[in-house]
Amino acid sequence: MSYQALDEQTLVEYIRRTPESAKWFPSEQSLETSDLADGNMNLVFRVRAVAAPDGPSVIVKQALPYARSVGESFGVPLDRIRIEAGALQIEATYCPDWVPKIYLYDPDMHALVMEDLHQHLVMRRGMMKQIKYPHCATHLGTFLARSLFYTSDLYLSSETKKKMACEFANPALCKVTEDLVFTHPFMQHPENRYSRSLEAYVLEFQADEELLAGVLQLREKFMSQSQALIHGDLHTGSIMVNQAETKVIDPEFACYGPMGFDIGSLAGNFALSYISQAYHASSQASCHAYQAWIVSTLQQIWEVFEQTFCSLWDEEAVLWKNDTYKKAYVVSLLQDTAGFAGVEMIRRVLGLAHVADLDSIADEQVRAPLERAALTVAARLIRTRRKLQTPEDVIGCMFD
Ligand code: SR1
Ligand code: MG
Repeated sequence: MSYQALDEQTLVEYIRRTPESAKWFPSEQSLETSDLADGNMNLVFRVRAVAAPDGPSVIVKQALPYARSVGESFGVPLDRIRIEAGALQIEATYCPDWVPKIYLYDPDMHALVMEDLHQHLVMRRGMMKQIKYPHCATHLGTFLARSLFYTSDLYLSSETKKKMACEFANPALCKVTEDLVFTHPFMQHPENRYSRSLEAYVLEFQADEELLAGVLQLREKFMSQSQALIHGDLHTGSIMVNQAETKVIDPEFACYGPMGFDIGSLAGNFALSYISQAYHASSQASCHAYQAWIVSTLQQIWEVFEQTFCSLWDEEAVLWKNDTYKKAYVVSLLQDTAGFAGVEMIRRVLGLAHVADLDSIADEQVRAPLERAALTVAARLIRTRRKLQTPEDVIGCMFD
């Protein structure tokens, strides 16, 4: 079938035409669809049987030739679904419990049919409601350690790693990240959008030579360091959670890049959630209690990551057995994490793609001081990252 963007009507026909359809829904069942598109980029639908609303269901995700939230002026190749399917397959090999199951990858329709995580909530939304997830630190720390270690030179043969780096070259989506994360927020750019009352502070910020030098170092690292197959967009909107499970979704930005970019994106989004709790929590006591949960969860994510990553290194790495080198490598990951967390925070306040934690605060007089606090923390992370030696140093810099 040649590519056409699906809608709620054509989707039923599409599902029925796929040879696998009978595995999901008996042929006599009539199907209903709902539009779940929420992120910036793609179409997302749920399909289920009309007669069995609690019965089996699937998610159909399809790429558009542009970013859905912006429109046709923001062209992005359909090939990103191939990248997402490939990354999910690799993650399923090393981290099967923490990614959704893929039922079908359709390269002609640039679509995926996958597990419906209807018992999970987008983590960002849960954090905006102060929901605590007791297992997410173990799950996310382990996911990061395993997905990054097993796709790096520490584990793969030189040849395999280079072939994988070609397969996941993803130039167009990397360019989106280079522009939206590392470039536009640090200059006057028509795609930027931010609270008007931040203007004077933003101009000061964009003229800060030392800060901009740090951002350029991080940009260059993102563009040139093929350290591991990274998720490439690991914010709290790319995680589905409940009290028992954690699923990392949406790796369409996957590419070979620095490990700290994934850990830092996650940490930066935790810091934004922390700052926005002053608005979302219903009382000062619940704000402080949830902020304490955020800090200890982030610390645990790092501890689980470090412990798992170092154990994999000891057990599985062949050519890299040297404790001094390993320790320096981990400190360097920690410093990258701090720096990438900083740029992620800044781009979510000044750039094109914001986060609901802050954007849902309609009153600018309430929102802007929180955004300014986020910019201050972010700049400190970027400026001081190379002095940070321990997770406690990073936590101290991030949450004052
Ligand atoms: C057009 S908006 C692009 C952003 O959305 C994705 O979720 C990524 O975060 C990207 O930077
Ligand atoms: Mg996404």
